[in-house]
Amino acid sequence: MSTSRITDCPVCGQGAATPWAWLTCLPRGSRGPAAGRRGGFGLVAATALLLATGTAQAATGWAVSDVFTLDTRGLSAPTGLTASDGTYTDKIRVTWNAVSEATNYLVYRNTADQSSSSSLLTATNTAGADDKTALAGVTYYFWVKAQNALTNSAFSESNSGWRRSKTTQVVGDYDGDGLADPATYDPATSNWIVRLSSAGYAPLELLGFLGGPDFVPACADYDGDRRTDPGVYAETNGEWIVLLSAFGYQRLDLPGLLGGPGQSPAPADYDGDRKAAPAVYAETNAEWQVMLSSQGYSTLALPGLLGGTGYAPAPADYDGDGFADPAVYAEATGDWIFLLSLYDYYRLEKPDLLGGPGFTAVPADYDGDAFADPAVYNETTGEWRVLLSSQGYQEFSVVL
Ligand SMILES: [Ca+2]
Ligand SMILES: [Ca+2]
Ligand SMILES: [Ca+2]
Ligand SMILES: [Ca+2]
Repeated sequence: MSTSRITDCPVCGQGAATPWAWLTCLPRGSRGPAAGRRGGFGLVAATALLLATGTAQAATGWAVSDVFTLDTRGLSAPTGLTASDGTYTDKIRVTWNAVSEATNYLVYRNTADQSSSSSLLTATNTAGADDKTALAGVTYYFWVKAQNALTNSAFSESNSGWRRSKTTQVVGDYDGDGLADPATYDPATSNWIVRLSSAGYAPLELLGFLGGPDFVPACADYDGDRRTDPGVYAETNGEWIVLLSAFGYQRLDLPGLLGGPGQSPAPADYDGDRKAAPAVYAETNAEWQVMLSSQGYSTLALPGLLGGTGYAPAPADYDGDGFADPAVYAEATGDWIFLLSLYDYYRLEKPDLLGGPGFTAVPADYDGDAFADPAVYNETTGEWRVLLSSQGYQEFSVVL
């Protein structure tokens, strides 16, 4: 028998005076703490031998059979589990601390904070996973189990997370009657659904129309004919593709025009010449970059102008002076902040004005009074909520 490997108690971590001393730290019948920490088979064999001789049994009250019910090769449940809260538009990222001796991790998910009814989401051999099947704005709870060839750990503590909606500038006045036309865009299929106000808001489906997985909508009236021009923007490389209504919807493809990773499209008529300016907004430094049509499309960079982490762009002409007003919307809280051009870009903050998790900002002039109406859309439920300026900004809700 060798006891040379036993230097510390696997339970309390203190140096053990005798080979069996660690048993006195451990409540009778417990299975967990010794598991996988120190000792392993060598410790058990040594202790079992001592128990068998009666020496250790007298000192600890343990028997050989107790020792062999200890799961000496068990795994600790992962700690430090974190699921991202609205950080990403395409996923929820789940991370945790690696567990010693684990070779694999099982990630579980539920819409309630209850591990017993959760479902296995995925398995991974690294201490992190992306949930790309999460619906926008839905709160999910996550758990992780560590795994190796012999056993699984218990569930970790839970953590909740949610996926942010994609920034979407897809609503516009496509038929030019002065009333905004609700529209949606699906990047997976490039399908668009436009509800023209002049056609009783009946859905017009445009299958495979424009865009794709890398593209988000960037619709605005770029040619100044009072009709919104369908447009898309790729964050990967700053490419813009626009179909100009004044030119028979001619396709204009502009690779590398403006923007890039971390920058969302925010085109609008900031200089009041009726032509929308291509523009982007970055959450990281609240910078707006605007290519002013009245200035030969030279780029004006405005770092720290408005917004920041958690705020999506929502520019529109809220004060009705013909100049778009920079604005941002926080999906987590429903907060809106406006810089009103008519009032020297006065900063108007409206906490919890409209929206919340799952809702994307889709401001536009839905009632045709030349004042943009704050609005949000939930792509999961199809619900639209609009504060109509002509109705004292009363909230209207409709599921389309
Ligand atoms: Ca219209
Ligand atoms: Ca146009
Ligand atoms: Ca304005
Ligand atoms: Ca309005």
